Amino acid sequence: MSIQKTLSIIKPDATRRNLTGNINARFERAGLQIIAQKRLRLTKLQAEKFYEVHRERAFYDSLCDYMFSGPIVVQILKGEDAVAKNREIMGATNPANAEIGTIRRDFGESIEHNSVHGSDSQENAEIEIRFFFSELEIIE
Ligand code: IDP
Ligand code: MG
Repeated sequence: MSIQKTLSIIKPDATRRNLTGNINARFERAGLQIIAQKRLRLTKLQAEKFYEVHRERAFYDSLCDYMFSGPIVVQILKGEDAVAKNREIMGATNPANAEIGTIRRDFGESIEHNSVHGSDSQENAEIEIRFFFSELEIIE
């Protein structure tokens, strides 16, 4: 167990339905602290860069188009085992397979429009945090 930071994104399907506060209440209730946060709209190029690791996947183009289709909220969550805890609160990638009470089960619209992103390892969390935030924007 250790104190970690992880990158969280509230995706366009969730900002469109005004779910930002509702989703963040779940993170805070679980003891994760939001130590950096901003609302923005990605360009197509930025979405492609962020999801670069999925470039070879069949859903890559559609995923990138979706991620720049509307505003997102990017944020850093900090707390005990934040990477795994965030993934647990989010639930499985496909909302249909996610546990009851998880964000994706409760709010996700489809496997693509699944409301939230969360880093999958500490190493990727560091890379993803650096992609969106400068040191000045992270207030611990
Ligand atoms: P994760 O978000 O649970 O880590 P990844 O496999 O890293 O899942 O996929 C990244 C994102 O790509 C997912 O959150 C989802 O929005 C989208 N995605 C994943 N698998 C599919 C698919 O089979 N069809 C369409 N979109 C997908
Ligand atoms: Mg992933």
